[in-house]
Amino acid sequence: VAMAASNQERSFIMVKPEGVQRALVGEVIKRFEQRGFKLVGLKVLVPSKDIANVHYGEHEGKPFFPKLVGHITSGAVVAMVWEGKDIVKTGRAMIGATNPLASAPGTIRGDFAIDLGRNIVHGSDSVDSAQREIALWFSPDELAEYDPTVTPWIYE
Ligand code: FUP
Repeated sequence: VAMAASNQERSFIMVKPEGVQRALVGEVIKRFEQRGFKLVGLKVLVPSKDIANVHYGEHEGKPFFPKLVGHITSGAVVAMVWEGKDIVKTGRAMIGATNPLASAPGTIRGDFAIDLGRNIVHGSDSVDSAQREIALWFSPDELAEYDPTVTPWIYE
């Protein structure tokens, strides 16, 4: 079954240091996996200051920026690329509002987080930022091409 181009949208999803330390990596992966999304890239790394500065570049100059970069570089993260129909918007809905206290129960942040600066997971906020973030965190040869056999059971 050929995959429609619209089913190949990609998002950059990252379990942040607090999510790794709290052993929520499997929980985050499980939610995206069971929804039917396809994992095409995955790695564990301690982000450098350089990559963190670029990743959070839109917040440069804001009062919380140094703390934000300090935190994301403080430990191991799990960087992922997930693929599927409307993954960017749907991924954000699954993750929940930026402030966990405003995140609905049932979302990742609404189920596992309290504080803004410890909100467990990052997800790209637009298709454009997804492309930028995927290119920043992954080289093309780190993204797998494969056809899951479940595709026709997920997409009509
Ligand atoms: P999100 O896209 O939901 O991850 O949120 P933002 O890009 O707005 O913010 C990125 C990260 O900065 C958030 F995950 C938490 C942190 N942040 C703060 O620590 N303080 C703020 O006032 C805003 C954001």
